[in-house]
Amino acid sequence: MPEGSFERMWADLAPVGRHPGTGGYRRYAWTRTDDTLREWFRAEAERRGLDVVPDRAGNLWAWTADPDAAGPGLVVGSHLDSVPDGGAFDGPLGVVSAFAALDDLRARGFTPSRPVGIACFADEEGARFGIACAGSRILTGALAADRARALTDDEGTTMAEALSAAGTDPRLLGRDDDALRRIGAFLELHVEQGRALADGAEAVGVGTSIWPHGRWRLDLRGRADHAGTTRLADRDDPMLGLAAAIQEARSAAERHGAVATIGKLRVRPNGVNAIPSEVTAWLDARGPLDEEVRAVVHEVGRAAGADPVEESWTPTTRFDGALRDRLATLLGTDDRSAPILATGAGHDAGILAAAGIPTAMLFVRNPTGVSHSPAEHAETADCLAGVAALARAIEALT
Ligand code: HGY
Ligand code: MN
Ligand code: MN
Repeated sequence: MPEGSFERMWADLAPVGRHPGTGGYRRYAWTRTDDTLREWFRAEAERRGLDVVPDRAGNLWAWTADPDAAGPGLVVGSHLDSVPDGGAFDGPLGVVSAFAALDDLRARGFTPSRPVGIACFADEEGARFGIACAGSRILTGALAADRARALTDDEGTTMAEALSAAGTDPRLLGRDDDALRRIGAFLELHVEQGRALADGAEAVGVGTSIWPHGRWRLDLRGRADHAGTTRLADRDDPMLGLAAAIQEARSAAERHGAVATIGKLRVRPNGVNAIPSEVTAWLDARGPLDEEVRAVVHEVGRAAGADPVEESWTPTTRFDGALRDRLATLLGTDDRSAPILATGAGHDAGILAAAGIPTAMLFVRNPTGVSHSPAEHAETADCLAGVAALARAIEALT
């Protein structure tokens, strides 16, 4: 790989959408920051003579050759958006590594026998409009275009309005069979969001599956009243249901071998001296078994006194077994395969796998396992090991 290719791209991206106070990233879909990231992606693609093709779901695809002419290709890549105050690696590591791996292959004179695409998926975190992997879900039809267009952010702006403001016609949004047909297989490299690799010898592991996971909304109604003059017996305070839900999320998750949290709230009117009229809470629940996750959600709703409204659900996703085994062998050593690991994090790779596209994931060691936080980190040496692994995988698969 040309000396410093990875580091240069990494340094170019570092300031984009970074909050000076927290050091975290606020790279939300269809914002000016998102525009800047898309411009960066296009510039890196053009720098390498790749054709950038948008699809009907807002995703970008940079191709080494025309997959409509030369047949479906191998796609690598990931996403550039973040959660609020997210880390630098979740998403961008996969996109930067894809470009750097291509540089590495070209520097070694390797020419793939089929097109290689680099994907930049839109709105993977769902931080603004609430549904994760929105770009890949719309692409595959897992998220209906009408529903997507009507999703609103915390200011009440719809995705359709945001798309228009970003210069994209929302009427074109939808499943894109042409784009899907171009994908022979998809391989996503991602920073590990956990500690499966942290205590081992290897910097790169191969994904096996994604836990079932989902997001549910709890609408807790109360009656607005004065915080200081209303007798306790006269109060209808929705915060009490919220408090029960938060505690139950933890205890039900423990009972069911799952994980759950309530990480986002909206309180109205949100005044210190006003008993709220309503509280909206979002529950994220995941775990190895679908039915256990569902049990957690049910028990949280019962504790809160509100029926959880399912906003997204992804059942257990298994990556392509043959691809997984081939990569584990390819990236292993003489005496053992590369480590394989499941993840509780959702990825666009999971959405494409669910759509029947042969899909695999590579994970790069995260020494602390921390993610969705400014503290997310991966050592440069491990990132470069990820690039080398991705280059070897592209070489073997094309
Ligand atoms: O929520 C997730 O697991 C992913 O980061 N979108
Ligand atoms: Mn993430
Ligand atoms: Mn991610």
